[in-house]
Amino acid sequence: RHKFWETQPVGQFRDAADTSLPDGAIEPPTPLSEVRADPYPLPAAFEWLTCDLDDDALLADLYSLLAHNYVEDDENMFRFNYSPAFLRWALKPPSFFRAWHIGVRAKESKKLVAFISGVPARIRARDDVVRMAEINFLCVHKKLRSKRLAPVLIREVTRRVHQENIWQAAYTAGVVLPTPITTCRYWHRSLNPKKLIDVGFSRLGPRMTMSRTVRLYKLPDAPLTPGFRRMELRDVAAVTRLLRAYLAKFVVAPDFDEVDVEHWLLPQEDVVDSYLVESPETHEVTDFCSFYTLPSSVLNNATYATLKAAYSYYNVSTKTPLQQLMNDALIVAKQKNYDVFNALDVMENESFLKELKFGPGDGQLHYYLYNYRIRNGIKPSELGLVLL
Ligand code: YNC
Ligand code: MG
Repeated sequence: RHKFWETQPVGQFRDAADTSLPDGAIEPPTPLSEVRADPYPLPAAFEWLTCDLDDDALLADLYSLLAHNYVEDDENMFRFNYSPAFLRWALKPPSFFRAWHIGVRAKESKKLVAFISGVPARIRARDDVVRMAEINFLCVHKKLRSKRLAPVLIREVTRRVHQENIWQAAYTAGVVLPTPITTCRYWHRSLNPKKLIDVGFSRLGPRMTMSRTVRLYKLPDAPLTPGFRRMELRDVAAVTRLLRAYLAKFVVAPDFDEVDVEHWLLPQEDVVDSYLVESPETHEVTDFCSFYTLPSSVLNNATYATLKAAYSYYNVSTKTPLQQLMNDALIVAKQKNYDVFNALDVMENESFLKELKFGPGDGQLHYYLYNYRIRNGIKPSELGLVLL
């Protein structure tokens, strides 16, 4: 049973068989004057803190809360280690709301003990472009778990999103809640197989030696596609056109304009990287690929403290076959010393995963919409949205 989630306007498990319910908003917006004016109450020892991520000291506190208390794998061997620069990028897109960067701190020590965030986005579901909040970085300090703080954080971010006259949200989680619109799997492509095996991320295959494994995953030293180069500011318009045309194919996808593309896809060192193919003859931009940088801390290993992981972001192929494009993405990630390249089975990713020697991970990523129903859900290949 879900004592909290049963009270929320989300697809309820009990309604799964009801085909009469229409797609779209589950409940209508309420007048802004009826949105609760005051923050929800916290236990007496704690207070709300609207976070200023331009404040380096605060950003360092958030980084540290997440580095020690955020998402771990099922076996508690690795924990996400989002960098401060990444957090600033993820949380300060065009027209972000500072009020949606919500901390909880201990009144006495002023220590940051919990966090939740939203950023504004336009997300299209079928032919409906909806203003939404993308909710991420929900975290409660390990010592404060199972005390029902998470529902208070979720209610408070919901209240602050409603204050901006926004009534829908998108989020992902590793846990099953009512009700996923789709369930995706991560696939992993070894770039540095020896280290991945040493830290327990992967295992030597049956009848494989280390040297055979290293050979199996070896990549060329430089990208193979003529005209493959890093994206620059001057490419924003061309990339936006490519991406908009491509994302139109999916049932749920972001509605990116040039301002969004400049923020979300223009390369930033060790945060996000984008490459494109510019035709050597016509100088037309025909293909595009991108990944973001999210290291994981290696817990309890004497040799290695972190794994450097690249995560496939948005990729568009119109001329270079997608598999060839992604092979070049693997090559540049290897050149830049990433240990592993991860990709979800969203969009057309299935078409290259096996061929490029990605292996399926354990653990699933469930995608959710708040106050928006999509009857029967969608397939991962119908999803054109990657959250960070
Ligand atoms: C989760 N990940 O089911 P019920 S993902 C949502 N997302 O409620 P307590 C979650 N709900 O089932 P704890 C959730 N995890 O009784 C748990 N819940 O109805 C629900 N982990 O609360 C859970 N970060 O405070 C239950 O649990 C209730 O102390 C229990 O805290 C949970 O960012 C958590 O995985 C996750 O830090 C904070 O375990 C804690 O365990 C933790 O007793 C490690 O809570 C880090 C971690 C989650 C990453 C993410 C997306 C979050 C989406 C939140 C929902 C947004 C809704 C839309 C709002 C805007 C709407 C508009 C308009
Ligand atoms: Mg709690």
